[in-house]
Amino acid sequence: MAEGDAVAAARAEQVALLTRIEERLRWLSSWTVHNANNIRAKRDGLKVGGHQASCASMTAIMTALYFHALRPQDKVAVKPHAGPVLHAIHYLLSEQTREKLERFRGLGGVQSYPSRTKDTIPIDFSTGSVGLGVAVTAFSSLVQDYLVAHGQLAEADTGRMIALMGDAELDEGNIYECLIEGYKHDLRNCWWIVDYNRQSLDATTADRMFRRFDDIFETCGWRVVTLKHGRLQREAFQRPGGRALEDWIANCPNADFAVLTYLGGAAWRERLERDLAGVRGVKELLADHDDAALARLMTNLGGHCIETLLDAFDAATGDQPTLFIAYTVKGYGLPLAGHKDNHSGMMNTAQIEGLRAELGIQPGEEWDKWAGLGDNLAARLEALVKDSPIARKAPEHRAPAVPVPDRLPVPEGAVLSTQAAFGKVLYDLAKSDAALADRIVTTAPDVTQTTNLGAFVNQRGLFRRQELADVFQKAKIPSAQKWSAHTAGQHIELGIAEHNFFLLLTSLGLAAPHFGTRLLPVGTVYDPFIARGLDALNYGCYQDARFLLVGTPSGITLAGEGGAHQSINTPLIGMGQPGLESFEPAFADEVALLMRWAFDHMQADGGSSVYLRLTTRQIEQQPRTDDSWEAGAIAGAYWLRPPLPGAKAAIAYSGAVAPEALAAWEELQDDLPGLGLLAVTSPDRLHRDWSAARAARWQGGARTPSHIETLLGELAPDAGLVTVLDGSPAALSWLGGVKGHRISPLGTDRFGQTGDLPDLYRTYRLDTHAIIDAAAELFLA
Ligand SMILES: Cc1ncc(C[n+]2csc(CCOP(=O)(O)OP(=O)(O)O)c2C)c(N)n1
Ligand SMILES: [Mg+2]
Repeated sequence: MAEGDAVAAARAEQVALLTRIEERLRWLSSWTVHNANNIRAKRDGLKVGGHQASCASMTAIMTALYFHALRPQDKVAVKPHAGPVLHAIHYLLSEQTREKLERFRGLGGVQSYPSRTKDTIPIDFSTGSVGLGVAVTAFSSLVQDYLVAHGQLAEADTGRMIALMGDAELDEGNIYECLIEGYKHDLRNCWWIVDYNRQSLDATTADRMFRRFDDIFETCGWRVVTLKHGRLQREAFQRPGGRALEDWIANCPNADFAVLTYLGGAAWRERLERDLAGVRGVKELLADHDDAALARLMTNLGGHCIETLLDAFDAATGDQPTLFIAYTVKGYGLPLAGHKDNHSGMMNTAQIEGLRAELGIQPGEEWDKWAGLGDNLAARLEALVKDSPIARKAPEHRAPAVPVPDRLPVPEGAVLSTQAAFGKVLYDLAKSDAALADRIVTTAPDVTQTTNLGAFVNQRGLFRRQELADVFQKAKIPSAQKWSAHTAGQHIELGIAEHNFFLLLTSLGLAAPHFGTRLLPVGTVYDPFIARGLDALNYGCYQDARFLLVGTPSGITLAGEGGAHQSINTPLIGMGQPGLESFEPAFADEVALLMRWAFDHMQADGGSSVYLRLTTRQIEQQPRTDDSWEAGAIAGAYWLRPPLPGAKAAIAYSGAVAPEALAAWEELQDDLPGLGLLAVTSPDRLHRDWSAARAARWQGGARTPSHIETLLGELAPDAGLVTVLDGSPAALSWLGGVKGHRISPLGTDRFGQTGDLPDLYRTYRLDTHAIIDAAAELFLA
């Protein structure tokens, strides 16, 4: 046999086997959903759910990718609702258990959407909120390049960061924010594979978008590979009448194509006979296909043709970012194919039985990997699966921790803001030779200077794969910012797009498990604009990425900037966000202490990301006689002025309003002897600890009181509390519930406006008077 023939024969054999694997994935994903919804016992009357059609849409794509193109070092974000296909792949690899599949969407079972933290198979990226799982792959490519440039990863070990995405994900704005940023940073090693079934959840997608995506992506430096037709179609197009058929498909509206797909062979025939009547060759072409064959031909799109997929993946060499637009049919190979309501639609029992029979699977053999295929074929499939590169994927890294110094020096100065202190701590680190400093990566969405990252950047440089001179510096124009960019730089500058910011923090914060090197990402953003990227922040926390988020400046304390820039609800975001421990310090020594703690906590097993809410208000610093306050500051609160035992009153404050709280405390001394002043550094940690302590007690655990119970336990049972912070009063008002103390909570719950601090604090009742008034009402009435 000639060499070419042997290659062709091997390819044909590979395609034949992968076609069987595709069928298994289509079956197992369908069956997993069916079992959970129709067979497993139900207790709550709720629909379990699952997406058989969305799975079937990409089983061929995932077969060709996972069992051929994927290399062990590649990482994949899987379209959320195709999660069951990923689990079926790992079931074939013997890395997923039948028991977990049977508990799909149940407690401890396979999660509905791939989850790094909840699923037990290797998941590179969690997905669920559409669009974010796509864009994050681009940022992980950037992080990979960062590690290569910093000598932490060999070029030979770099992988492709791949997103398997639905076409409706292309409607998400964060995709385009990421495209632009990717172009600026010379993105490479990134593949996005679109399951282009032209259906979203509600509808068939707009025909007008045809070719638009090609333009958009090519403009941003991507190679676009369109897989429109499968081999059957391409061969048919060569026949007489074939050109006309090709044109007909090209011009067929998405909705018509979907309807005909659903109706099947007879409907295709009737329509083509009508539309292509009299075209030479068409009659014969149609006559050569029975209804089943005609339906197969018409739905033989690129994304369902294993051969087409293999060829396309093989041909996409080099590191240019690549968009594959793989035309598909939603629900391919299922009776749901093409129906506009198939997104959450499920096969009924008769339909799933029909599919089972079609695939030669006997009743009772539904979970058998290779049921109905015969020993010989089963053995060959088992061998193919075992030999596939994905089977050689190494477990995720457990990167060694980066040592954190025992203490970070406290910035000097009698009067300081928390934002300035933050910048100074980073700057001191940047000048030091601490190992920690080398692993810090800073980033900001175009607010580097105004959030006090500038000094760190001057010291450590901007990261760029290509050197970029600071033209202003060369021209000897005086400036505080020295923005030279080079491969050793440690600051990644982003445009103003907060989703990108949080996705980059996510990717940097996954560097340890992904690439084996721990990075300590520090990102700054104006506090109110956290809300702009909130879903991406949640996304990063959900997959346990570790970073330090600094929201600054915050609150109406940012007086002159007015209501559009003054954050109100971020203390509640900090409290409500799992995977993020939030703090609002007031003094520079607290900032240094909490940053040190954060660098540790970001690396700890069971740790998390950390959020610091800071301000530009310069306040007088507190003299300290010892470090006894420190443990409390980390736990969330400490007595800045301890109450006398059994005191009837206390003031609790957070953050920038410390001077007002202190002044009120001074003034109330005489009227309220023993008055305490509680510095609350973290309402979030206090509340979590309080909840955990109660839960532990209910579950028969230790009866240790929570930190806040201990602190407030020093007051008389009938004491009163005034709480105050520059943010939603609800962040502290719950303190009244801890011991049943009467409470008067101050804070902002209306939009801010411009003004100077005295005016604003008076108007919004954050000033000393307001605190004294609140106290008077509680204690003296
Ligand atoms: C941010 C976000 N909004 C809405 C949803 C609900 N949702 C899940 S899938 C989907 C449509 C997906 O269509 P497409 O991406 O084309 O995938 P297909 O199922 O067609 O393959 C929607 C709206 C979601 N998961 N995330
Ligand atoms: Mg779709």
